[in-house]
Amino acid sequence: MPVLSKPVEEPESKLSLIPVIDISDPEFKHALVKACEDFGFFKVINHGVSSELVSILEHEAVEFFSLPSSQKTQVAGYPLGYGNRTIGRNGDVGWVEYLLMNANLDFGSHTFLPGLLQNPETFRNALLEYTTSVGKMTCKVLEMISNGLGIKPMNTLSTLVSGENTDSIFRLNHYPPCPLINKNTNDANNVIGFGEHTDPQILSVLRSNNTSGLQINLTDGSWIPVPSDPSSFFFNVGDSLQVLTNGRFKSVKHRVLANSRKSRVSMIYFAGPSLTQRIAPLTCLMNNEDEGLYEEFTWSEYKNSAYNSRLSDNRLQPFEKK
Ligand code: GA4
Repeated sequence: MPVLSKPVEEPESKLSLIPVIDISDPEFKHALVKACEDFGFFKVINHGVSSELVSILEHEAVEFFSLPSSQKTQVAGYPLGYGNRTIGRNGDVGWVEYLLMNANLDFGSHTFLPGLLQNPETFRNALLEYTTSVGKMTCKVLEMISNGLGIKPMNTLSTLVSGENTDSIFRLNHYPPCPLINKNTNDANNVIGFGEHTDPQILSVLRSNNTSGLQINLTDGSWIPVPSDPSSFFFNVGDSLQVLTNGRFKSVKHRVLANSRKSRVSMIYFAGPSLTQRIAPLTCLMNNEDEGLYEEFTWSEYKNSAYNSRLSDNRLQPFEKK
């Protein structure tokens, strides 16, 4: 009988570190603020997003990714569209294929999709409903954050990501099983699905199927795996929210490792502001003696700079005050 090496178990203490926020209970606002300060990452439960809707969209995503490569590449594009193995345009690669879309679902810009899918209307409707529902949940989380931080009015943060002109993005990722990994140990250390990075936007909202792979970086530099939970949503603080809170909240570094046996399918909603939105530390969060750590920028300026960077770069550095 072959000898199987024992998979390395993460210590229980580290796995249970990930903060869980019940957004149906306003009392969680303090735990939410602490999660954003300590980790820049948290899991949301009791969110009210329909599990049926999530399943429909996941089914549609699986259907899209199972199309022959020759069809998927018909909708290849940058910065939006289909991509395989290459991430961004500055030389980053990963064991992943993906579809990037504008979340404001002006379907005009997605005319490429209908021709490829069996049920384009089902996909379109599910996507619309999903982004609307996840967008509302994101606003609720931002209002809880405002309450927890004492920011008035309560919609100061949520208005940044609501309305017609916001530049929010929706991403479907498919991490196929990776044959390069030793099946016995599932040692994926050197096969990266999606390399370490922070997200440029305000908040990112991730939902995945039951395959693990996501890891977050703690302030001590260690990586901890995030156990998958298809019924919850995982949020991470983006660079823009780090700036708005003058560094009090951390834009968390995260990555995805490939898996030898199972496909991972994730969907991420990146809540971004409008292109002309100015981003700077909120004065109401600063005391008289506090200095703003960042120069003011517009989202469009930040986005241009971010899209010219490599995945693992510190994208905020050029905007730090000297
Ligand atoms: C990271 C967050 C989102 O997935 C994304 C990514 C974007 C892309 O895949 O095209 C970027 C990356 C992300 C940041 C740096 C640049 C741009 C790849 C890359 C190397 C859609 C986004 O907005 O920024």
